[in-house]
Amino acid sequence: MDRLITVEELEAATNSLLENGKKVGADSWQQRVKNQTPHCGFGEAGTCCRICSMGPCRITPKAPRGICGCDVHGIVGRNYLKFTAGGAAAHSDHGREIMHVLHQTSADGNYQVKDPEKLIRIAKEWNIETEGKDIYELAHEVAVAGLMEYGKPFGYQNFLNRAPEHTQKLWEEAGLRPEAIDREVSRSLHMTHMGCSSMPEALIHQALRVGLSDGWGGSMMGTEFSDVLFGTPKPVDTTANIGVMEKDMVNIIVHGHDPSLSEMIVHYANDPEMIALAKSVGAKGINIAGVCCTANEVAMRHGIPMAGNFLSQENVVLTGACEAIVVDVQCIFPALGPLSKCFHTKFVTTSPIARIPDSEFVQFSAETAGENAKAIVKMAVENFVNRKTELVNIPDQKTNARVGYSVEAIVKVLDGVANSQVDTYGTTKPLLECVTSGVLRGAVAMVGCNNPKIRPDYAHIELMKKLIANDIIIIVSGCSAQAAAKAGLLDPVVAKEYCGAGLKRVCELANIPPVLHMGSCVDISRMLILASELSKDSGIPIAQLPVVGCAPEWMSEKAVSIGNYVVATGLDTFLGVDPYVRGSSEICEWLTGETGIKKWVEANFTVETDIEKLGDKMIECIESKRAALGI
Ligand code: BF8
Ligand code: SF4
Repeated sequence: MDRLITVEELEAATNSLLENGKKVGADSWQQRVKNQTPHCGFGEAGTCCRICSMGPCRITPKAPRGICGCDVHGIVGRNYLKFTAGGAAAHSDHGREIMHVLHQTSADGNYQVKDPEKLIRIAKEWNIETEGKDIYELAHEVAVAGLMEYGKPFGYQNFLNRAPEHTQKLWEEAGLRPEAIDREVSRSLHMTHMGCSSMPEALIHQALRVGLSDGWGGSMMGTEFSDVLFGTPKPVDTTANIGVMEKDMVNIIVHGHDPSLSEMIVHYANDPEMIALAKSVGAKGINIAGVCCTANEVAMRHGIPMAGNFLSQENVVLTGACEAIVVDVQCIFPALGPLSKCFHTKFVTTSPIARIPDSEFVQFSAETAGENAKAIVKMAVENFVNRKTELVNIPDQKTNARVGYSVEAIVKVLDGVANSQVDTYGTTKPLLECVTSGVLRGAVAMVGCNNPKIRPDYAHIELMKKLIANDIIIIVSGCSAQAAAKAGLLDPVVAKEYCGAGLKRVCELANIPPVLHMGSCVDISRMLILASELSKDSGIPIAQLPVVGCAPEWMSEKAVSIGNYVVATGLDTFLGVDPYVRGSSEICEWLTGETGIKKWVEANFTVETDIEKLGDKMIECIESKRAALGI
């Protein structure tokens, strides 16, 4: 394609897949949204409490307090904190799994250390002696230190030291420095127990702190040690959208989050024995493609194509050409169970954390990863013969995408352009120069999910188009990154034509797309580091930089945890979906007003469900930050 794919075209492809589904009586999220509409008004406003069995209590003008006497602000605040804690727990537990895999590494085992330099860099940062140690000895020692971040009895998260001094001071003054991750999650659940906190200030304060334990703790470890294990991403070209599925090949979809599963599946899909087996059953080979954050993980390290994002997960099965959809944890529709039964697709679950009816469970562990992955690939290949050719419908929609912009990679490409001295890590100064000179107006970190409450992908794609036309560079992760990829916004050749003159020039000089793929949702921790580096290199506090965060179609608890740590790091954050808080004027003021979290962290949230207005507000915010800096 020499132009972007439109949302209408994406929808037409989905509609043709839904027609395919109708032939076999498949259910769909589109239908289930209709069944669930209208949603419960109390739930939407956050004004229903069911944390004790005297309730559920619902707040109305006639019943302004629950049976225990809790008012609407306490109820909404508790719900918000619980939601955040769920997200922090999920993200951080993913990070913990990665630490266990690091602890299992050995020269001849299932997992190796692919980026020893990064391991040594972090070990030094954590004051762990590196001299004279075998790399695996060091890996195991660092893994134990990382696991201690979850439960250490004293002290704060190690990675907080990476933040600019100004940010660290704000956290210290406001009492926001997170302690051990598990402690922050437990404390949140303790605070929200019946008869504990009902004061908005305390509940929102803890929401920020547990969020920070995710962003600067669990997620950051997930990202950093995934890089140590599987390699730090560098720019790589791949393809995206549903057309990456191959009619004549065995299609295996990897879906979920933890790269320790998908890395192994990718490895065995390239195994000559498996390829020979695929040929023996009449396929041309084995095609792996990703969905959701797993797609981002394997795309940026191996150039594996990205089939789609959160609300496209049913689409891959609806093609009738999916031999297996292999999942680990998070964001997996239970609908994949019954849906896969309508086709020949094997739905393979692998984690005790995500057990789903109507799936085949192959318990995956670091110790047995190789044999597990091989068994799964074999199961998929052998399933090719069960494919019903009359049901195969792969929409011809495919884009090019350049992915893999870790902080290291961004610094490298931009430092290269400016021809300045590149030391081992480089600096963000060339990027800052582009911003201060006005060639770029600023940057937006666009993240998060799809949500049927917003026309799927529309908000991501249209906002990105609007922002790049205004010379605002975008960094993306998670399902937002895949929305961009599906449309063609990660294609350096196509997407630059939609940019303003300044951004277009930067893209041409650096040979980058205007939308930089930074990875999965745990990789939003990369964005925290980038913002910190920009602040340190410029001497400007994060909140004053013309950089903001945006999650226009978010849906999950993880997304709220992310929102809290992004804002608590000083980045004003724009949401397209209300986080169930509108029932409380006080909680809304704490999150979005001038007298709430802003006094602690210099940033706050803006919730705007009109997507056009959301874009205008971001641009306005960026321009006002520029004006305040006098640039
Ligand atoms: O962590 S963006 S739908 S896949 S929650 Fe889930 Fe949302 Fe996608 Fe990854 Ni993130
Ligand atoms: Fe009702 Fe209070 Fe129990 Fe909540 S904690 S359900 S408001 S009685």
